[in-house]
Amino acid sequence: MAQKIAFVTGATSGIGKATAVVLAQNGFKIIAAGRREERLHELVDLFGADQVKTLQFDVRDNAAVQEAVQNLPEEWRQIDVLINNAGNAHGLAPIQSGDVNDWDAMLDINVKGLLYVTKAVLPGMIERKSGHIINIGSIAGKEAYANGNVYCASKFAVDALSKSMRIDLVHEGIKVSEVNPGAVETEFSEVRFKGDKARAASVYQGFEPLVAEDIAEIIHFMVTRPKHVNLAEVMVLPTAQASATVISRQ
Ligand code: NDP
Ligand code: 8X3
Repeated sequence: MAQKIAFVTGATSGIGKATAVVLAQNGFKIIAAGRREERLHELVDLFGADQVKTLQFDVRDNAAVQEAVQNLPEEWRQIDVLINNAGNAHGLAPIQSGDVNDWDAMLDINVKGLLYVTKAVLPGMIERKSGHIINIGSIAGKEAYANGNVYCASKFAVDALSKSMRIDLVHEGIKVSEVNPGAVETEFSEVRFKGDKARAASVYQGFEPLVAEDIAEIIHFMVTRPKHVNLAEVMVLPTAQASATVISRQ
């Protein structure tokens, strides 16, 4: 049987990178996307150019996204799985002191970027009446928390899009699922706090957070269910986390 192709955005770090690795280890061919090209090439070094194809683009640049997908070589065009993972938080501030550039980044990357990549990939899935899209939402897309305002809004949007995409695409034979993690120790907090490593580390102090591989294994499970099964939505938390803000720290 032909190897399935999974397109993973944000494959240079954290959840996306772990997902690319776990899926590749389990026989998927991977289209790995991100801005940091050298990190994408690490995946090629690990699995070889026959198994990993890299695409470098900023998800905010719709023209670049469409061009990259349209110019995929023939053998990489049949995308079976799309993991819309690229995203981040920028800042953690009350709405009255939030930075407009941070707001733009979160809405442009987490919401519009997801839409641009989906739009590029969907025509092939619709033509084949087959495909699986997994959007990475967040517990922040289920619960608003203090100072989370625009990041939460971006993830509430991912939640709404996942639900309505599932409705729109049900007659096209395409599965749409959403994974909503709690605290996962990745580069996420370093990006949120603009490189402040100590502040980023404090987010995960006193409890055992999830690691990116925990999410990757769940995604692998989701994309290997039988054709008639869609695991539509999963929330996955560290055992020590009960809600966006209730974490049992020792
Ligand atoms: P990381 O910071 O480790 O990874 C983020 C990834 O997104 C990187 O590969 C980065 O690649 C990519 N990315 C960011 N901006 C852009 C852009 N403009 N264009 C293209 N790619 C971009 O964080 P995580 O792995 O934790 O985050 C992955 C997803 O999981 C995000 O959607 C996040 O919101 C979500 N999430 C994370 C949680 C956590 O606690 N860590 C919890 C819940 C959800 P590059 O910089 O090379 O472009
Ligand atoms: C990332 C988890 O709680 O920092 O989406 O928003 S949280």
